[in-house]
Parts: sequence; C-alpha cells; structure tokens
Amino acid sequence: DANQDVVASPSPSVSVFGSERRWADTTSYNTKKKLQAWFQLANGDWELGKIISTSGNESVITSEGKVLTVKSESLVPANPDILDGVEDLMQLSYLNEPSVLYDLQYRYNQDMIYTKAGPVLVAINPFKKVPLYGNDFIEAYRNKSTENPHVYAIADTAIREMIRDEVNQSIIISGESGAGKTETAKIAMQYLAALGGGSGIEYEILKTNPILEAFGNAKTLRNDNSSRFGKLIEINFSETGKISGARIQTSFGNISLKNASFMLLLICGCGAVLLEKSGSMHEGRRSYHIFYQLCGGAPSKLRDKLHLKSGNDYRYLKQSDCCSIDGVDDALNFHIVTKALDIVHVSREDQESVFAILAAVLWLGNVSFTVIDNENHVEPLADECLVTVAELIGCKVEELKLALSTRKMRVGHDTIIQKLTLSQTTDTRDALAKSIYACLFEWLVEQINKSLAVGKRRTGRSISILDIYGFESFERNSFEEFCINYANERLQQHFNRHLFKLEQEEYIQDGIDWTKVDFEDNKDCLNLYEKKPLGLLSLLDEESTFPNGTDLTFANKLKQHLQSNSCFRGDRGKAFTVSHYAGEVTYDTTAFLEKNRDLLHMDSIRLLSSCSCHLPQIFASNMLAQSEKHVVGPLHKSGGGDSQKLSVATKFKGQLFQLMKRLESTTPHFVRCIKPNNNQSPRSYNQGLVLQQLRCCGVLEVVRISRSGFPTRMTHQKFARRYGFLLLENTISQDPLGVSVAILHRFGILPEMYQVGYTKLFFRTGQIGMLEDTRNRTLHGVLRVQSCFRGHQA
Ligand code: AOV
Ligand code: MG
Repeated sequence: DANQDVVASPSPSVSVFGSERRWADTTSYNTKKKLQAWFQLANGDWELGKIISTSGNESVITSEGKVLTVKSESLVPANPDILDGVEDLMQLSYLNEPSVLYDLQYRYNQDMIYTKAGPVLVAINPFKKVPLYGNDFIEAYRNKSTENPHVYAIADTAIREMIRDEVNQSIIISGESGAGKTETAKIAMQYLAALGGGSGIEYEILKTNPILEAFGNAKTLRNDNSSRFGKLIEINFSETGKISGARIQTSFGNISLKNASFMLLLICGCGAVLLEKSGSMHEGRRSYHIFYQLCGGAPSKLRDKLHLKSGNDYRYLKQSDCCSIDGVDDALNFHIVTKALDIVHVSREDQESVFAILAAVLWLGNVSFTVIDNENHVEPLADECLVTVAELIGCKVEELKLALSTRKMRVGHDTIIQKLTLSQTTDTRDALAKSIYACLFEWLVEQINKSLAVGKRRTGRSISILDIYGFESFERNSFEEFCINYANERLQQHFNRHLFKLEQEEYIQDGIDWTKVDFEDNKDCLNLYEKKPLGLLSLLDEESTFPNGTDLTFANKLKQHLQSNSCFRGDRGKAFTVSHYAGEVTYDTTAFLEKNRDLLHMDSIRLLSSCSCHLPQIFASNMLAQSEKHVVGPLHKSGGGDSQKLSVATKFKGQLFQLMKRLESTTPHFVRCIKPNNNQSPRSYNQGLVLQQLRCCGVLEVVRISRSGFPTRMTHQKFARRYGFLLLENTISQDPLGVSVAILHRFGILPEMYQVGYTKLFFRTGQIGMLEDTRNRTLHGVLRVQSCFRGHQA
C-alpha cells in the first residue's frame, strides 16, 4: 500500500503570507546549495528555481536562465524530479502547496485528471473528452489490472467493501460550480451499473440523469449545465452484489428551487450570483433547461394544446440573452427526456400534465396588471395569459384573478379582503410560479422513486452517491451561501471524523498510543450556527417571526449576542463574517428574513386546491401537509393568513441532519472536484484558482490531518534496509527492529517524534526528511566516487 511506506517529510507550518494562509514547510528546510526550490512570482504563481548560494537571509537562485535574489525564508522546497507526477500526494517528500499544485498540473497536462490525496480522490475537470472511460477501462478496474487513481477505482472499492464488510457505502462528491461533480457522479453510476447490472433496473437508474438535469439544471455563467439542487442517490444491491433498486433524495437541495425568486431562478445551489429583482437577467444565464426544451421540441399537437409560443415570448425566459447554448440541441433533448420519462414509467398522460404545468408557469409569468383605483391597487388583465393559465391548471379565471390580486386576512372572527399593490401582486405571482415549479420537481422525483423501488426488497446493501454544492465565497454572499456553507461545515466534520477513525484503527492495530494524535475540528463554527437559543440559526428564526424584524435588526442582534464567539465577527451595517474551515466569508443580511420565511399565501394554496387538474391539487395538499406538520413555536402566532411552515433555514438544517445521519451509517469515499480555469476551456491550468479550491475543499486539510498524527509509516524491514547502511557497522545479520532502533538513536530522533508499532515505525512529520537528506547525500557521494572510478577504468 503506497500510503503506508511513504516517505513524507517536513512538517507543514502555517505561515501568514499576505492575508492568505500558506502551506509551506520552510521551517525544517535548509537552503542547501544546488537544491531545487519554489519561489513565488509577483502574480502569486510558483516557479521552480535552483539555489546557487545562500548568505545571511538571502539566497541566489537560477530559474529558466535568469538569476534572482530572494529571501531565503520565502523559498519552499521542491521535490526531486523522480517524484514528478506521483499518483498520491502523500508520496511527496516535501508536501507543500507549490509541490501539490505542480504534481496535479503535471498529471493534468497528460490527461491524468485523477490523483489521490491520501484517502481522497482529487479530480480535475478536463473540459474535453479524455480517453479514460468506457468498457475497457471498466474491465481494467474490475479485474484490478490498473492501479491509476480513478472514479472507477473508488466505485470498485465501494462495491468490494460493501460486500466484504456488509456495510453501506457512500461516495461523497464536492467541489465548486463547474468543477465536474455531476459528471463524476454519472461516471461512478456508470461503473456501478456495469458491475451490478443485469436486472435492467440499472438502465432506469441511468435514465434518471437526463430527467433531473432537464428539470433541475440551468445554464449559468460558470457552467452551461449547472445543477440547481443537491442530490443523493442511493443504489440498492442484493446480497450477491446486483442492483435491485434505487432511491433519489433531492429535497435537500430545494432551498435553491424554493428560494429563488422565480423569474430569477438561476440563483444559489452552485454559485450563480444572486440577481436583483429589479435588474434583468444577466448575460450568459438561462432558466431551467426543460422550459427551452419544451418550447423548442414539443410536437405540434402538444404545442396547440398548451398554447405554446417560442421561448422568447415568455417573460421568465426572455430576460436572458441566451435562449440557446452552444452545442446543445434543446429540441433533441426534449425527445430524450420524454423517452427517459417513459423508461422510468411516468405515463404519457402524466407527462402531458407535467408539460401543462410547465406551460402554466410560463404563461403565469406573462400575466400583467392594471391599476384599478387611486390607492394604486391593481388587478390582473383578463387577457390571453390569464385565461391560458386558468385553462392549463383547471381553475376559474375569476378565482385566479382574486388569488393574484387580493389577500384574505383574519381579524378576530372576521375575514377581510385586502387589495394588493403592483409590487405585492408581482411578488405573489412569482412566488406562486416558483412554488408550483418546486412542487413539480418534488413530485417528479417521487414518481421516479416509485418506479425505481417497484417490488424491490430492502434487505440488501446500498451505495449512495452525493452530488452536492461545495463551499462558496463570493464578493457578496447571501442567505443561499450562508446555508450552503453551513452544510459544507457539517460535511467537513464528517470528513474529519472519518479520517480520525481511519487513523485510530491503524494505530490500534499496530499497538500505538493514539491518544497522542491531535486532530483539529470545526465544532466552534458548527456551534456558532446551531447553538440554542443564541446561535445564527436560532436568532435568524427568532427575527423572522417578529413582524417588525428587518435585516438590520437581525444583523444587530447577531452582533449583540455572538460577538464573543471566536468564529464570528460583526461587520459594518448589515454584514457579518464567519470563520469557516475553508476561510472567512462575509455575509450580507439583505433579504435574509424574507428568504427564510419564504411565505406562500394561503390564497395561492386555496387556488391550487380548487383546480380540476390533478397535479395542482396534489401540490396544494403537499403544501398544506407541510405547513400543518411544521407549525411550531412562535411561527404559529404570526403571519396572518399566510401558510405557516417551518422556516427555510430550519428545514434545511433538518434535511442536513437527516442526510448526515444517513451518511454516518456508511463507509464514505471522498471525491474532490477541481476546476482548473474559469473559462470552461481545456488545457488551461490556473494555479491560483486551483490552490484556492484545494484549500476550500479541504485537500490540504486532509493532508494536514493525516500528518498531525504519525503520518509517516515504514515497516521495520524497509526502514532497516533503507537507512541501515548509514550506521557504518555491518547490519546484515541483525534483526530489523534492532537496526531500526539503532538508527533512531544514532540520528538523535526524539522519543516523542516516533512510535514503534508491532510491524511498523510511525513518525511525526518532518522526521524522515532529515534521514532522507543524509541518505541522499551519502548516496550521491557514493555515486560520484563510483563514476570517477568507472572513468578511471575506461
Ligand atoms: P458541477 O456539477 O460540479 O457544477 P459538471 O459536472 O456539470 O459540474 O461539469 C461541468 C462541465 O465540465 C460538464 O458539462 C463537462 O463539459 C465538463 N466535465 C466535467 N467532468 C468531465 C470529465 N470527467 N470529462 C469531460 N468533461 C467533463 V454545478 O452543478 O454548476 O456545481 O451547480
Ligand atoms: Mg452539477
């Protein structure tokens, strides 16, 4: 096992470099002549140089023909060429940021997009077809004829461990928008389907992808196919390792669906910047694919029935300047989606209902209003739009009109009817459209789940694949990022705990005292979010229930109560900053309360339940069930005639806990996806961008964690063989443990820096580096002598 015999060397020291954290092991690195070292250019990129001389605290180096003088302490040791492109970062002798960046780039340049970082798989998005997939590769990983890091290898390990240990498995994929999470999830599914297939259900499972992507993905500036929801798919296996069914859970991601103001659907989830309500949709973004597919691909009979026009005729779609995506055929995809719906047993009749709902949503967006009195109250125009919506969902035009322009309020025992202003009606209209779409998505997932679960026994084992949005930090961060980063904080904790457990098991197996292992955790930040009653989430909910609460009073309340928490900082005005494991993020509380309340007025729900079509009725009862189930605490008292339901943040937390509970009963496998550039282009590797992601998705952290115990391990035999010759006395006849101990003494390695296990020696970071240096210098000396000797002979 490559991980165990690694020679990982000097200790990483966190030093302040500019305002950023830097991972460098300068402390234990002597600026020796002729050694290769990394130095940083003005733009932050690292370049390789060779040290010529060192005097005082300055070193002279050469790099690509130039001679430069740099501060010795800013030099970071580079690895010997022989370690170029190692497939596991743990094999690097010097583990530091530039060396990691270089290793990944070296491999990426040769289309080796996968690299291990200890137990984690790092995947760099190639943004082009790479020759790594398909049946031949699947075969190679199945029969273990290749060892190259790969998603297939991860999936293969998951299947084997599921069967061997009889424990459920999970593959947890994270990374920022466009990093390749969804593609990676599909590649893993492909492997599982190939190995566990046979019953035909695997075909259905694969067909859920085009459906979920059509309804849940949209083009953003960062990704032409950006998922706007988080997804957990659980694939069930029989005792013999054959796929027997599956279940998809997406509600976890509904924050992005529910919370987007509808016409601006493209927010959150994977990092599209929140669009302002007043502004128009910015260039490069579209709404969900399915709308364009429907408008472009519906056969004429369906078009007539739904009164469909072209995408450009709908307000919700035309705000974007790109109705089409390069290389994407919406009409063809419509066909693919309907075929996929057939395969997961959504009847043609239900499909038509789905399309009618989609058309209704589009037409609803076109409903416009006219002022009816001198108090600026408005009423929808009874035009083609209003009539078509009513027809498509099966309600009376008059009721639709009332639901959009009035609100029933209960005052004491009386009900009064309040007329709405223009901004209130457009909000009501968009909230209704948004809720209908979110319900449609949920309903569709439910249908798919029914199909995947038909007649399946739940006795076997499962592998779950989590495709979830990663840590996000923008110039302006809002409620969505606040929730997403909270989820990532939880996942990070899960990740840390798992690594800790792995370490612990190995120490115990080898008789090592593992209490000396020191692991950092992020419980302070989690506490900041979760503590009751004085945590971010509790205070948010509390303020959301106050009728007079505003974003500013919320921000002030946070500052008043949380200032003492080390992970919190109150900023000027409505902003506050949280120290996340991946770095500091400043949140702007603007619209926090509104997004957290996410109210849908009772009038809208009543309208849906009055519809003659079955989908709107189902949606209405789902909404009602939700609000009844969740009416708790102070939320109950406020809100007048609104649907009272659990706040978005609390619901999010509940779903997150459920998710964590499920994950905790599995053996996790982690994949961290990295986006090498911001242009979605192949062959372009931006060091700064990659580094920032490595930090955010905890790749350097994992290395740090793995190294905070006794990360360097070597068997007694190997250690004795490798360094025994340095002892000067003949060691061949001695036992490896005795030789090992003699080496440790001879080189003065302190007792707290190592432990002797039954089979292996365990070292703190940095210990082996010194031995390696001595070994190399001695060997070089020997080689020089040998070559001189050969020269003489010749
Ligand atoms: P994401 O899921 O991480 O973003 P995707 O999986 O959608 O990112 O990947 C974005 C694009 O990168 C894809 O559409 C492909 O063109 C390309 N890509 C990713 N992985 C590969 C691969 N292994 N081989 C070839 N091309 C790839 V988001 O859903 O935005 O967070 O919300
Ligand atoms: Mg995605």
